[in-house]
Amino acid sequence: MGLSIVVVFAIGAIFVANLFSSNQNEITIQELSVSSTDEVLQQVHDFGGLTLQLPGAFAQLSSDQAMALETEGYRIVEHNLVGLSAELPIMGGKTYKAMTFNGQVPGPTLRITQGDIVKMTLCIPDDEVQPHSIDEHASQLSATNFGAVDIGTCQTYIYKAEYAGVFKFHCEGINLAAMDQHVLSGMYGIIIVDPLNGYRKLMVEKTTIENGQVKIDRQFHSADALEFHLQFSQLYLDENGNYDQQALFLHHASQNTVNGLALGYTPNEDLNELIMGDPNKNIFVLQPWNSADLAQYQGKLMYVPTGQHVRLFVENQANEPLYFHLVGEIFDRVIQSNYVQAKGQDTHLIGGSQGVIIDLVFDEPGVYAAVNHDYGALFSGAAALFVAGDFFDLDISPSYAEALGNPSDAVPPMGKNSIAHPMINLHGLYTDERAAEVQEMIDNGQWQTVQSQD
Ligand SMILES: [Cu+2]
Repeated sequence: MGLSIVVVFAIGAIFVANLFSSNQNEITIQELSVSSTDEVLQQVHDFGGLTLQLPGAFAQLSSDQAMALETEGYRIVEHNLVGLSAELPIMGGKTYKAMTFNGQVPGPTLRITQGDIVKMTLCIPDDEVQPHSIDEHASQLSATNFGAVDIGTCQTYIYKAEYAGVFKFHCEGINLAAMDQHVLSGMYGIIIVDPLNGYRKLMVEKTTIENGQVKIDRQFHSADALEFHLQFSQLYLDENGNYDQQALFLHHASQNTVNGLALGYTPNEDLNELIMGDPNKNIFVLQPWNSADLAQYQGKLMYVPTGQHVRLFVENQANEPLYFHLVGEIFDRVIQSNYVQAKGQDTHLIGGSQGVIIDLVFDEPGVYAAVNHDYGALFSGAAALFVAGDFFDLDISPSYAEALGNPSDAVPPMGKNSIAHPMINLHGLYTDERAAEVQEMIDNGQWQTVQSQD
């Protein structure tokens, strides 16, 4: 490895030297000798290599500093994570070697308010097969100096969340080694930092006729909204469900996922029965998670009333761009941090590790697909279905959201201006143990209030 880096350095230096010397009377760069390349590499090595070691450059708080801030009136919020490897299902009836936070993909969402002090603790159990680490993008410090957390130990770091928005967190592998594998095998999640003063009311522009003239009709919705979170990612696997780094380097995703599952928000056999009168007659062309035997993995739809302010927290956890689009709707507002990025937009480009907040009102009853408008991604799993209003004409009163419930893995914890979901179903890429814990929280009515605190 060291030798190949030296060769690359040397070739690069010769290339640069040739490039400039051919430019007659201009700058000349002396060709680097292999011995001086060695010196450069030695300096990199002495500096600590790729593992950054700049203890003065990180805004980490000590316990004493955090307690002092708490005394001044800041709130301390815990984010307790556990690194766990697990075998979990993928579309197609197979399994893959997943790596998780707390036995679920994505990891538990933390919901806080701007100015909160986050006390993040990562533990690796005695029976876990490998160390893990953490990088929380809501902080303004790299956790690289925090390093890998060894098996059978815990580490904590504390920071103040100064900016509002949606922020990724992810494993950094074992001191950066295999970070790609750990993240793309499931070790990611989001932290939602609500603006200190809450969200702003939503203005939706329509047109209307007044005295025979077309006029703008501005409609205002309260900041309070029914909320969902959607995290798009990709799996890079060989046929045995092992991580395939070569596939990643070639950008050949095996499947695309939303909240860990490819096409997980699709109808199931219960809905086939309800709507078609036959459990085996699919109402949607692709229903990979039909059966109730699949327990927490059975397909579920997301339900919203029409005319309701809906807030989506969307994060691109993947390695490819996310062309976020909701088939049949237009985003009324797109926010990053606490700043409006767009209004009246059909598709919003979300780069890798970026998050956005999307506000919209579903105007008409219908089935709407939230997709990555990259066709390769869409047809390999990056689609999640919303049903607005009484689209299936089932005359269910007062709403599907109340009668049929929404999937637990799409429901974020309560925050500023959240409307509680009237009913929640168990659904998600959870280990059986985690599914039992989630079910208990749902049964106790705690899912929206404590999911990130366990
Ligand atoms: Cu890890």
